[in-house]
Amino acid sequence: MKPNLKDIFSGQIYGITCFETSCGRGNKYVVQEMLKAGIRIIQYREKFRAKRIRYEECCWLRKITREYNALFIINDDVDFAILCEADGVHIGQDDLSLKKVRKLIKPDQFIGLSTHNPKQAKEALRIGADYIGVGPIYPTQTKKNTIQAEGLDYIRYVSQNIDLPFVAIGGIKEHNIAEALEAGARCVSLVTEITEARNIQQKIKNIQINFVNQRCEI
Ligand code: 3NM
Repeated sequence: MKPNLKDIFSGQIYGITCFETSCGRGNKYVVQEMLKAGIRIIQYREKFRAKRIRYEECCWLRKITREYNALFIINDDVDFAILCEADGVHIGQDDLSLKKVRKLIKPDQFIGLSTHNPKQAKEALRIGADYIGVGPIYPTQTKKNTIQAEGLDYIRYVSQNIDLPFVAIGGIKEHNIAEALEAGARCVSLVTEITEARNIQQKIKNIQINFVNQRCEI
C-alpha cells in the first residue's frame, strides 16, 4: 500500500541531499544528521556524481532511512528507485513522463513531480502525481536552469486549489520559512540552509520551531 502522504507531509521538513554544498561532508553523514534531528522524508538528489557512486549511496541511504522509519525518495533515477526499493521517485518537468515512470515502478511506490506554476500543478493533479514540488518560491542557486521564482502566491494557489500533498521549495531559509508556512505550506524543503549549516542538527531544530508555532495557530 502507498503511504498516506498528506499525513506524512504535514508539519515536516523534506530533506534533500546536495553533496556540492555540504562543505566536504559526505551524504551519509549529512543524512544521518537529518534523521537524528527528526527529519522523516529524505530525497537523494545528486546531479553531478558518478552513477556507481549514486547507486551505492542510494542503497546505503535506503537501509538507514528504514531504520528511522523515514520515507526515502530518489530523484530522477527510476532504475535505482526500483533496485533499492525506495518509497518513491521524484521527477521534473523534463524527465521521463509520469505515465512511463508509473509503468516501471511497483504499485506501492509513489511519484512526486516538480511544478513551477499553476498550470503545471493542475496538470500534475490530472495525470495522477502523488505529490508535487511547488517552487522555486524564492531565487535559488541550487537548482540549475530553473525558472524565475514564483513567490508565495504560488503556495497560496496550490494550498487552496490543488488537492495534493506538496512540498514548498526554492530559496527557503530559517529566516523566511514562517512566510511559506503562513501562505499555506505544510511541508517545506530547505536544501542549502541545511547542507551548508555548520551544526546540521541544531539548524534543523531551529527550523522545526516554526512548525510548532504553526500548530499553535491552528
Ligand atoms: N527544486 P535551496 S528549487 C531541488 O523549484 C529544487 O522545483 C526546486 O534549493 C524547484 O533550498 C530546488 O538551496 C533547489 O534554494 C532548492
